[in-house]
Amino acid sequence: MYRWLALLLFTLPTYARPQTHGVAPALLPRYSPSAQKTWTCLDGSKDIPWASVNDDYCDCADGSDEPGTSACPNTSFYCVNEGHIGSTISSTRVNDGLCEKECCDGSDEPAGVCANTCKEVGESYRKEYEAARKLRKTGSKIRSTYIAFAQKEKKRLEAAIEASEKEIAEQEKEVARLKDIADRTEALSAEELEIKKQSPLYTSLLTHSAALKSLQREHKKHLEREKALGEILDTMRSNYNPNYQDMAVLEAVRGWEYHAGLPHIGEAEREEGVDEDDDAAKEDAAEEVPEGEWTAEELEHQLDTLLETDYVSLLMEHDKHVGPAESAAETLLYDVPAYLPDAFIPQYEAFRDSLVSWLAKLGIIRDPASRDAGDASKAREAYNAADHSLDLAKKELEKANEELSNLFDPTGYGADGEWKKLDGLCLTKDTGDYTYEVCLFGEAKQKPNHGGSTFSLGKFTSWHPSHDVAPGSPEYYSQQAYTQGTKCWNGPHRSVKLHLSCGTDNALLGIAELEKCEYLFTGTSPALCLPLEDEGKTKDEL
Ligand code: MAN
Repeated sequence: MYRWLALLLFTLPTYARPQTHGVAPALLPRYSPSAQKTWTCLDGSKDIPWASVNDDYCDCADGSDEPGTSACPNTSFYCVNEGHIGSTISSTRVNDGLCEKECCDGSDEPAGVCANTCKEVGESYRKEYEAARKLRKTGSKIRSTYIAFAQKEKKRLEAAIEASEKEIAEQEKEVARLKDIADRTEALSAEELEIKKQSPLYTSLLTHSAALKSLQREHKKHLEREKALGEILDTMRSNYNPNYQDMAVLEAVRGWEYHAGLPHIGEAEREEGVDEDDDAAKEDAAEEVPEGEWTAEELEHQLDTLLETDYVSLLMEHDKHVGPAESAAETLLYDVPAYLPDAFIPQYEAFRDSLVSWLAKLGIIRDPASRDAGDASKAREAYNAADHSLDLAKKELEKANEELSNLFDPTGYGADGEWKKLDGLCLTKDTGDYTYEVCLFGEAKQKPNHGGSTFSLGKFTSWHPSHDVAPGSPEYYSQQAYTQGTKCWNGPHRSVKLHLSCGTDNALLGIAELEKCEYLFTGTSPALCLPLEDEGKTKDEL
């Protein structure tokens, strides 16, 4: 029945079509007849009469003579779609009785078969296009704030790295210094240390330290006493009765006011109660400290640290500056290589070591390997503590360097760092039975709404898992994979594919479990809204 209708319409001469029917605009200039009304196939293989173009019979090997029919295999057909956008389809779909969606002008079928809907299709397309443009414009503005965030983050990390490198260099020097002290302290025999400890400088230092400690103790006692006395005098100052004309009390009050830098208290003030500005009084009382001496505040806060000084380590360090004090017998022994030709030194050292070890075994000298643990441990502890904090600082630096290199890594936070701001952002979607959650670059979860256990649906593994999609391309950022979640009973580990598109909000829109324990999340993010190509251009340029 339909065939008959098509045949009938074919035979109707009503809507005559141009001979270039189906030719794409780029090829139109090549479809014109010669003066002799002939035409050359596009591949140049043959000249045919112009009338044979689009006569529903395939003449050219490349099929170029039938752009508007389905007579030649493997060719394409172009529908103009006036009022909308032109489109190309395979010629096999021409004149097949079906109105192709791509050809809203109906030109793929004989005239009159398909209605021309291009006006409506074009209008709704333009509406949607405009809405999408608007969305992209708003979204890309948000995206640019994400990029600015990454730039700021970059500066912060660079500054932190620079500071940390400087600090590490300083710490390394300090560790080397402490190691040297620890090594030398440990290498030193107890006997030698005793000799060193007899140094007048060291003994005087210990005496100074003991004296300082005693002074500190007495000072504290006096401070407490002064405070108590001050409180007594303060009470007397505000409560005494001037009507009794007690000169002793008055003198004591005036004396205290002068001493404590307090203003002269009058009748009215006494009644209201004393409320002087404490700080102002203290400031008045503050005295100038001679250069090099400590202020009261320094005394209060730094004296304890000074008194904790490891004097043995200091003694070792002092040695470095003034040259080691030498213990007679061993020094002579160990200095021998200085008098030997180089070639004899190895034999000498072997001999010396075994002699020393024998003498030690026989109890004649102290084993140089034996340490005075008490003296050495403080120095070793100081070195270990410094070395540990150096290790921590190095780890911090490593972390900061890694963060910096991830920041603009296309396989990480994007070439512009646009995803950094969203690192760890959790999006949720309630589907009734479950609330699904994905924390970007972290973990996806399935939380039951009516009791039961939460399942991990996997951790972030990569952007677009397909190898065909180039890292850094817009398509690459349209998918994230979360894998190795809780194992499914009799099935795979749970996993999620998160499909993202441009939107003004970071949101999860849909959840589907396509296969058992394989979930598809769909969502939007402004990070995917690339700026419009024409943005930044003036109206005249467009
Ligand atoms: C739970 C949920 C479901 C899943 C089954 C598989 O009920 O994680 O999504 O399909 O386990 O046993």
